[in-house]
Amino acid sequence: MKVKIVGVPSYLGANCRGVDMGPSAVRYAGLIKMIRNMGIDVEDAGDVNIPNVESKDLKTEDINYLDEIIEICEDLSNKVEVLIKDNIMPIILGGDHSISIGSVGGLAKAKDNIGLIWIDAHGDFNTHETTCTGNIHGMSLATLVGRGLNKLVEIGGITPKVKEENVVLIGVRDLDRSERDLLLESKVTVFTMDDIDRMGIAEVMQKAIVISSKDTKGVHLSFDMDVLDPLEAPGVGTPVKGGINYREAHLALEMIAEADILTSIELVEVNPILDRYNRTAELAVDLITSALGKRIL
Ligand code: HAR
Ligand code: MN
Ligand code: MN
Ligand code: MN
Repeated sequence: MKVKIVGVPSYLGANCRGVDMGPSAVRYAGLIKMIRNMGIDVEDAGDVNIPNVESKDLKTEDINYLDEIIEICEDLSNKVEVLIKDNIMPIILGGDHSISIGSVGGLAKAKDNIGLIWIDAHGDFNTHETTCTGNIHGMSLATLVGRGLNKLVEIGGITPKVKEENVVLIGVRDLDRSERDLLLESKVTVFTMDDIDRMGIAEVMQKAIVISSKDTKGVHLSFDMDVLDPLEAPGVGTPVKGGINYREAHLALEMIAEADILTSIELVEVNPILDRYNRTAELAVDLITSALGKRIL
């Protein structure tokens, strides 16, 4: 196995500074070294270029930074497509969660049937019609299944990028009203925190692995750090209490690694400005190594 790290230091989909420093914080926490210690061939492919918006006039858009995010995601999708075609596993570091439109956009160009495991406190299932914030990181999952603004849905050229039947959302505990209605009428499988409490994370993951990999040529893992409880991962942009703990997160990722289904990994929403002693970034490194198959014995 060969892996390459791709950083996407953008906060534009969250419209809030801090997560743009996520890739740097996760690298600083020792990501490359930890992966190399596992005996895996790893290289840093650097960062996607992020357009400078600081000198832009006061924001007047309904959807925040739409054109810039399209540019970033097109660029990322091309990079991911090349890596997948070269048989390299991309590990994409955000940045806010809007970047997944580029990650999965690139994957969809390289493979025609893929599954998606989305681990997140939020649904990210708003469209331009339901969003209360105008922030694209709250619309990324909807976009990937072909819902919402044409300009977003068409990024990378493939629509939808994933079939709803192969999408599993895990750890959810904060949905907007109409986002919830949309999710309910969709074919996306949702495991809320309540489901995790009742079934246990192991059973949830067993089901998630089956659903995401059924008739697919691989699965993309999109891991939003805010799924963790804020007591354990304080350095995220939009913390929501009542999240999964360290051990549940590890077990979830270990089970995915064991199932050997992953084509690509993305980890988003690390915000070092809100963190304490870079601990959320260090946790991110641990979790990535679990997803890559790190074992005790
Ligand atoms: N639902 C809200 C919105 O649409 C908040 C979205 C989320 N924040 C995230 N995404 N970190 O997972 O803006
Ligand atoms: Mn998210
Ligand atoms: Mn989230
Ligand atoms: Mn374990």
